[in-house]
Amino acid sequence: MTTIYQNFLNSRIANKKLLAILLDPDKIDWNTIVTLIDKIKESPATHIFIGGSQVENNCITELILKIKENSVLPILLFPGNPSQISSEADGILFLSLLSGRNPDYLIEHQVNAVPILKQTNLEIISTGYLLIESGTKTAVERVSNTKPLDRDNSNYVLQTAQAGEMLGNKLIYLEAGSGAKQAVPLEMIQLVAQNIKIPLLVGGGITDLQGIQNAYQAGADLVVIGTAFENNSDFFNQNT
Ligand code: 1GP
Repeated sequence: MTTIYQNFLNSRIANKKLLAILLDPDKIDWNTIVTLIDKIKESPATHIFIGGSQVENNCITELILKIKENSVLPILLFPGNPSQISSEADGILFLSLLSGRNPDYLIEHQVNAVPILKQTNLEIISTGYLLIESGTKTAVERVSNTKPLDRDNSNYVLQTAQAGEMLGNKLIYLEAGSGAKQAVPLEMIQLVAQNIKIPLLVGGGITDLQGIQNAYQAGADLVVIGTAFENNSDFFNQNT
């Protein structure tokens, strides 16, 4: 069976762009969940990510099971901490917040997650996670208590991404933060994409279809859309 990560690599070689819809379990309206899943099925999404900086409702497993009843898309956990791990998902972005200097988000949560992960068959995909300054304080910045990287210093962002690659991460994720005012700068995406060999994920603050295309053209292998789809489940049906 092709693993999720192998599919990322194959897509990169074939220049097939990927799209993840991010669902925050706290923001799910359970009355319309089946319609929401239908909208995801009609959309160009290739993956579903589940998680958030902080999730209060303990309904991640329930949400995954509901999605699985209605969709075959791979489901990846995108957790803010180990309490968001569910063995019902297909895999997990095992994130290390490389942009910050908070040991909890660099290694402590990961260590604490191990006994939980050992009880699951989740595909574990180590991901260097870089928060980029986006004009406003986002939840990731608040919850992790770290500073994002300067959006005007692409060279340092690249250096951080390359350190992540050298450490053995399988993916790099450039994150502006959910609901960010400004998405990751395109020239930054381009610089990083051209200088790492592992797949590049980009998300945060992308609010229209052109923004997705721009990120792809700059070199993103996968774009993550959360808020725009949350606010409008017809987001992918609009004309650019
Ligand atoms: C957040 O990158 C994701 O972690 C998605 O961000 O909600 O702004 O689309 P948005």
